[in-house]
Amino acid sequence: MQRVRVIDSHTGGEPTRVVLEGGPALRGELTAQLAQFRAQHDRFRSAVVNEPRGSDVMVGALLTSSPRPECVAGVIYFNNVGTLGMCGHGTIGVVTTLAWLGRIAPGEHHIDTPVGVVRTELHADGQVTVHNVPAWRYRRAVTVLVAGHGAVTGDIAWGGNWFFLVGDHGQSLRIEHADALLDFSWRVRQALAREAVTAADGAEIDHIELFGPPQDPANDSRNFVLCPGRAYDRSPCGTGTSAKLACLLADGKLTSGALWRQESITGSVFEGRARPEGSQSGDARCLPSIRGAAFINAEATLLLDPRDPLCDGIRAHG
Ligand code: PYC
Repeated sequence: MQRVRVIDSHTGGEPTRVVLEGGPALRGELTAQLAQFRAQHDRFRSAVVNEPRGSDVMVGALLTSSPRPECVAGVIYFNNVGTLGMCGHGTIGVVTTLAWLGRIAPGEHHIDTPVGVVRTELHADGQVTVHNVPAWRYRRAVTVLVAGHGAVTGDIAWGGNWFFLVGDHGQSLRIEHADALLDFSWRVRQALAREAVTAADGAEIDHIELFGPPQDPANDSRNFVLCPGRAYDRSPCGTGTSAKLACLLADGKLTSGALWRQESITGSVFEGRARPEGSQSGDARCLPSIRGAAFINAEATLLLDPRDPLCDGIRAHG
């Protein structure tokens, strides 16, 4: 029987399951650790986040050690279908979990991820700011033909994961329309794949982000984010908000350091700010930061029983 000690939290409605003990021991740089996790521990990934122990929405965060002395931890993020380079809501969940465990106090803490070191700030009120890896827009106004809909135009941007950001979609961004939004955004993703539209270096664009006006006038925008395994983000998505900030900055619609309040489909909010990296303008890289709060839901030990025919979890989406 394998015992896996976890702490569950949610950030703006989106769950994070931090694996503290009982997971694989990974070695080296975080890119090497990611490769080891992908090649050798996919059954573990699925067992931890998929049903019956988890759900399509669950994001796992395996705490590892980082070779960088300035980092309090390394983290490999994973979901129902694979791994994530970075995860904004997950990083807020990890920092909140480390604080819950008494491993960190309010102040600055660095977290190592496969896409770079992320500086975080744990505030006295328990909120967390994630100073994310640089974000940037790769292509502007790319049009694809979406089945059952027609032409859809969006920007391709990086915020720690790749996003296709769409403002003009004709959809109502309300939680009661979540099934229709999942169906539409999945067809957008299929259209990108069919038309061989990729991100930089041929990378797959595996997150689709739809934008509309906020419901709460205190916010700037509302979003719906399709994640790679056909689940939608209950939070405003930290990496997705970072990608949005990069586009706003590139379009001159947001000034350096100005506050952007991104509301999710559930009404939860991240506060974002971005500054151009260096003195360039246009589609150059920017440094985004995202502020939000996570809440601990559970401390648990998962039991992986080799006699259980569904021990490795149900792989509904691949
Ligand atoms: O917050 O960056 C994020 C995220 C990515 C996928 C789910 N949440």
